[in-house]
Amino acid sequence: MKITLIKPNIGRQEHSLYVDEGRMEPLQLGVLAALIPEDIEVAFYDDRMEKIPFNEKTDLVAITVETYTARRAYEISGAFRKRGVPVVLGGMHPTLLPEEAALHADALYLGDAEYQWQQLIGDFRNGRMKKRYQAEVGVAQPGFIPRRDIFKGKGYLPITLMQFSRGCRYACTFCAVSSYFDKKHYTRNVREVVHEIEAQERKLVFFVDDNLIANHEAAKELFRALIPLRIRWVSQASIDMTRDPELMELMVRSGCLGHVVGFESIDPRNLKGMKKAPNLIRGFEHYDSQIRIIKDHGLQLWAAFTLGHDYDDWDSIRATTQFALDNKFCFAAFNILMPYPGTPLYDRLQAEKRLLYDQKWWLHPEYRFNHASFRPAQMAPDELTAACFEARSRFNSPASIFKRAFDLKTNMRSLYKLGIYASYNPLFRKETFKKQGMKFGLH
Ligand code: B12
Ligand code: SF4
Repeated sequence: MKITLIKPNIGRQEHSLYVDEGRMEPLQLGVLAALIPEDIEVAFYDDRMEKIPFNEKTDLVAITVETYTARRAYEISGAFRKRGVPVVLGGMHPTLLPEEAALHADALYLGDAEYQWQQLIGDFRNGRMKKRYQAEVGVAQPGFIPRRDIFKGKGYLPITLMQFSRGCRYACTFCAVSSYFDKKHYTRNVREVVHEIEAQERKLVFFVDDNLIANHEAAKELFRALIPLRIRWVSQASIDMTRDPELMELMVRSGCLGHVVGFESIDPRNLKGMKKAPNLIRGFEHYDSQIRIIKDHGLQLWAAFTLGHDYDDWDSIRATTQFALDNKFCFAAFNILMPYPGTPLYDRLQAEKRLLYDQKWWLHPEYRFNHASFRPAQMAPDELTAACFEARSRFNSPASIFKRAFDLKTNMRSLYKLGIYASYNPLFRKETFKKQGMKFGLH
């Protein structure tokens, strides 16, 4: 028996699929592969850079689906099902919107693979696969580690993705993670994480936790255990980390290079509206002191903003860009606020009749990546799209890349940090422009 695992692309430029040059290993498929019994053959294809061999013989296809890959995932599913191959869809999008995904699958898997994926495989073998598996969400990979051999030779960035925790205790209204994990945060056994790091060769790790420091004491336990491993690592963390000096110190000693930090907005009214609690603990007026603490620890930031909140307009978006430039962030993401299904933001905009593209932008043939999918309060949708593109263009311009390098506390703190800065900024610049306006799906 053979199972084929698939990571779908987002969409196309002109008439061919976009090729992601900054692609990373899809960890969820390493988890799925590790749970497949040894006597079953496993094939894995990543639609972001390789052709899916639809005619290759296989017994079952499993596709991981996020909202922005849903359209392409349904196309791939359709192509296999047309050939008589049954398809299972799982991941965040089907879990938050099962009725839609059910139209494109033989079986739906809702929740984390750790709990019932093996049950599904057993049922399939016995000819009794159900239409829907409703699994729990919780601790990542208890007692096992993902299979990373399936990623070999596919040209991924040389960084190992790993999880210590899943979920987040905060309730930001736009965040699909908060909905998927119902505002809960689950941490793994630290010894298992150490074992997983030792079982692979790389010394650079990306903890893809939604908020690595959502539980300070658990994070400290992890950091203490990482110190002897002498790795370097990056992650995602909320800015309230700066309140805890011991946490910061252990973080740096354990090899942290930096984090994706969700600043989201520089306007406290927006922060309140989106319930971005970790940023409001000290209030917006303290972003400066918080950034100073992070810089004093030498951490390079990937500052993430969501633009298009109710108090955003051209001026505020330009001021946000200036804020990012002035702080010489290593990287920054100027994401258009997206109403992801299953979030309170989606429900509110739907109730206020502000959603565009028949309410399902992710399936609409005219929707384009990085375009506004709702009516902002202070500007027209096209203006929001243009303002975000301007922000990305300014921040990623060659002059900005040159100027931002000159931050002695972070980007120029060591040759290694400068190397990260200099190699990834041009790559992200290129990808930013390549992705802009791409259509979803291939057809
Ligand atoms: C790491 C990460 C990235 C990495 C990419 C990693 C990679 N391998 O390519 C980077 C930083 C590049 C990234 C980029 C983006 N990301 Co991202 N990312 C994540 C993050 C933090 C972790 C994903 C992960 O690896 N989790 C670990 C694995 C093991 O868990 P998992 O994916 O949850 O899968 C489990 C279950 O869902 C289930 N499962 C999943 N699939 C399947 C399939 C089957 C068949 C079965 C049985 C089970 C199953 O079992 C798995 C194991 O338990 C998630 C947050 C999250 N919690 O999902 C956001 C997230 C997926 N990203 C998101 C977004 C929006 C983006 C961007 C579009 C942002 C942007 N505007 O540019 C881009 C687009 C990426 C692209 N292709 O260009 C959103 C998606 C929202 C949604 N509803 O779809 C998320 C949920 C973040 C959020 N807070 O909302 N991302
Ligand atoms: S702090 Fe980050 S991960 Fe947590 S709910 Fe808010 S946006 Fe989501």
